Amino acid sequence: MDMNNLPTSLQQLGNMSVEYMLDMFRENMVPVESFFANYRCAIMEIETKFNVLNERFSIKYDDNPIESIKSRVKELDSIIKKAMKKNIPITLESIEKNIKDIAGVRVICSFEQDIYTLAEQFLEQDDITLLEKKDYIKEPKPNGYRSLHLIVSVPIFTEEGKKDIPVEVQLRTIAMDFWASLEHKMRYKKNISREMQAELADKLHSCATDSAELDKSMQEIRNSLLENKE
Ligand code: 0O2
Repeated sequence: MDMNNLPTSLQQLGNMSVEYMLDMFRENMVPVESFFANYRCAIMEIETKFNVLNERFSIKYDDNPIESIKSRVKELDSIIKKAMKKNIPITLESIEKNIKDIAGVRVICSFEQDIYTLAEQFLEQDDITLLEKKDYIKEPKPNGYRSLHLIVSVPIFTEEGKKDIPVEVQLRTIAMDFWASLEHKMRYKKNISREMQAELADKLHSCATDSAELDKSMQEIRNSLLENKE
């Protein structure tokens, strides 16, 4: 978003005709709309890839590894806050270059092992480029957060040609997702005392340990069932 063309004061705004102002805003909105459309298209590409993997899995293993897929494009205000935090210029070019989680796809599985199988098969695809990987399952965050994060780039085909778009893919089990959404709610809760915050953080940490145990036990049961089937 190039802020240079926008009026910088109320007085400047007041001196413009409504028509002129609308034209100016429309003109400035086109690149912004196209910017967000790119990320929506990249999400569609990634979702399709996971839906295809889910379908293929069900043929081979008679099982669907994916429980659900949730996607989102980061809101403009969150993007601007992140750009300010990173101290980068607030222009579309700079945001595109420096912020890699504008498009986010969250893949929720029942079993931990499926996360790794899906990730491997997804990353094997020749139009997917891995930019960054963070395995918070093998090494959970200090608060107990677990998930596998992949930042990938995927090509989309626009009227101007091929464009590689970054997407953050988070793969989690149902238990990890349940924990993360509760922790997220607590993080944004205002009006709770420091003592209570510390107490809840402790409880959440022990829930994270319990949920990791639960994932492990469920995986063991499933492995036994699979062995018996064979
Ligand atoms: P939202 O609203 O989900 O988009 P960076 O993204 O590089 O600036 P960081 O922390 O290095 O920052 O990235 P990281 O660790 O890969 O985390 C990025 C995203 O993972 C977060 O996005 C969350 O979605 C999720 N996440 C990471 N840590 C936690 C955690 O402790 N609790 C919960 N609930 N989610 C977490 P955003 O942009 O913070 O939020």
